[in-house]
Amino acid sequence: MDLFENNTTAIQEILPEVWLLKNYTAQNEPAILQDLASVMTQAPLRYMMTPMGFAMSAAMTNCGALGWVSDRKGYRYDALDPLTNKPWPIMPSSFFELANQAAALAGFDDFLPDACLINQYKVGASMGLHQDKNEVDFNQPIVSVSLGLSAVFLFGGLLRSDKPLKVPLAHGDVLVWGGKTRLNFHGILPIKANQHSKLNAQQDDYLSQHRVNLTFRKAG
Ligand code: MD3
Ligand code: FE
Repeated sequence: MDLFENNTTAIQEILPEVWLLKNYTAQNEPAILQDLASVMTQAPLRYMMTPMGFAMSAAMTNCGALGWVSDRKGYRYDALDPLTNKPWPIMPSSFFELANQAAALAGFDDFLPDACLINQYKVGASMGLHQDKNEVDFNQPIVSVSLGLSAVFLFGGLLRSDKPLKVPLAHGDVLVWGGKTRLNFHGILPIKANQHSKLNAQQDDYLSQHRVNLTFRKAG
């Protein structure tokens, strides 16, 4: 059953402890997109290295007190941007409120994210199956916001070998995870060109050629 918060937003539990809010960013999209551009100016997107020395497929940056980083030393959260040696940009209130309210709709009442990882995918970019294990408290939910090009999200199980479910994600979709599914393997299939419906090239050139995912976590 869908619960309607307003005319545009339905929250649906698509799997146990996985909630999908279709088109949830619509309510505050101009502010979110403006704040996204501001964050990317302060902390530019970059291709981080995996511990094995390979460039990641998605370009990344962060905002908030903690940012997720990867280099030859490993995966971790850091309060400083290694490119600028300055703190990551402050998490915009439009970001914080979006994540806090989406979590509340899924039943997580006091989600106070201190980290927002921004992943930018060009056509062809992907993210292999992995688990998120760098956070301190696995009882905290995760909120993920999809912008721009559509994607197929792979939602696996607790074993890498568990066959993943495919979940299509469009511009504006928000996912909330918590509880038992928090450590499930997950990934993103290679992004295809111009699959998204809510924006077109004339309306927004950047989002017609990229997928941007905002992942909100209480990391520390
Ligand atoms: C399911 N990013 O940055 S976010 C990541 O769309 C990451 O860029 C993907 O996986 C992206 O680590 C997916 C959605 C997400 C995040 C964490 C999860 C799904 C999750 C943790 C457990 C299960
Ligand atoms: Fe992940």
